[in-house]
Amino acid sequence: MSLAEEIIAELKKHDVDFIHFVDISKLPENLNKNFPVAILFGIYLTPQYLKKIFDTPEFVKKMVQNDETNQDEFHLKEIKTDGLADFLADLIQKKGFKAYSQSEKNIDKTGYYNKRENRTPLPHKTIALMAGLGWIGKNNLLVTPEFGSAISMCTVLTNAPLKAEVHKPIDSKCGNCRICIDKCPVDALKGKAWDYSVPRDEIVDVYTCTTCTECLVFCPFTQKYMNKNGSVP
Ligand code: B12
Repeated sequence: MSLAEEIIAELKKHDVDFIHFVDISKLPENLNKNFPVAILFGIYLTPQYLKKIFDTPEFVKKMVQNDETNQDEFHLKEIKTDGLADFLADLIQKKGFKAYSQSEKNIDKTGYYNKRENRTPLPHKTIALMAGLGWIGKNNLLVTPEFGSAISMCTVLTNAPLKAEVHKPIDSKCGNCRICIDKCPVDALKGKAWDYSVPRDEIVDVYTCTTCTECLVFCPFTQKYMNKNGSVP
C-alpha cells in the first residue's frame, strides 16, 4: 500500500468525507513553511444538525446557556478533524518525513496563532480554494456547490512524496444574494465579494462575530444540501 493509500485508508476509518493532496510549493515560505504539499480533509455537517439551527432562533446562544457545547455537532467535528490532523502528522513523521499539523492546538503551540487578529498564516480555506472545492462567499466562508458551507476541515503540511494537485478556485455563485449579510444578528458581514486582493476584514468583522453559525446555515447552498435529504421545512 502506498503512503497516499495508507493516509486515505486511515482517514476513511474515521468517516472523513473528502481528502485532497494539494500542491502548495508555489506559495511563499511564510505561508507554506517550505512544505510542498498540504493534505486537506473534512467532514460534512448533517442536514439534521443544520435543521436544528434553522428551526431554533439563537441556537448557539441557548446551547451555551444550557452548557451543551460539548454535544454540539460542529464543535465535536472541529475537535475530530483537528485531532485527526495531529494523528496524521505523527503517522507521517514516523515514516521518516516532515509533517506539520494545522490543528488550532498545534498552530498555537508552535507560536503561529495570531490571537490579536484571530488569524493563522495559511488558513484551511486558502488550501481548499487551491483544491478547487468551492469559492469564498459573502459570508467569508468556503461555499461548495453540493454542501454549501456545512464543513469542518483541517490540513497537514508535509514533504512526504505525495502526488499533489492545484486547481483554479470555482467562480463565486453568490451573485446578488445577500442572505448571510441580512441574517447576521450583529451585522458583522459587510457585503463585499471576495477576491485575492480583498482583505478578510473588508468582508467580515471578526471582532463582532458571535460564532452563531447563521451565515453558514442560511446560505442557500447550505439550505439546498439541508433540504436535499427531505427535511423540507
Ligand atoms: C480564527 C478563526 C475564526 C475567527 C476569525 C474568522 C476568520 N475568518 O478569520 C472567528 C472566531 C471569528 C471564527 C468564526 C467562525 N468560524 Co472560524 N475559524 C478560525 C480559524 C481557526 C483560523 C482562520 C484564519 O486563519 N483566519 C485568517 C483569515 C485571513 O483567513 P480566512 O478568513 O479563514 O480565509 C481567507 C483566506 O483563505 C483568503 N484566501 C483564500 N485564498 C487565498 C490565497 C491567497 C494567496 C491569500 C493571500 C489569501 C487567500 O480568503 C479567505 C477569506 O477571507 C479557522 C481554521 C483554519 N486554521 O483555517 C476556522 C474556520 C475558518 N472557521 C470555521 C467556521 C465554520 C466558523 C463559524 C461559522 C463558526 C460558528 N460557530 O459560527 C464562524 C463564521 C465566521 C465568518 N463568517 O467568517 C470553519 C470554516 C468552514 C467553511 N465552510 O469555510 C474553519 C475552517 C474551521 C473548521 N473546523 O472547518 N473563526
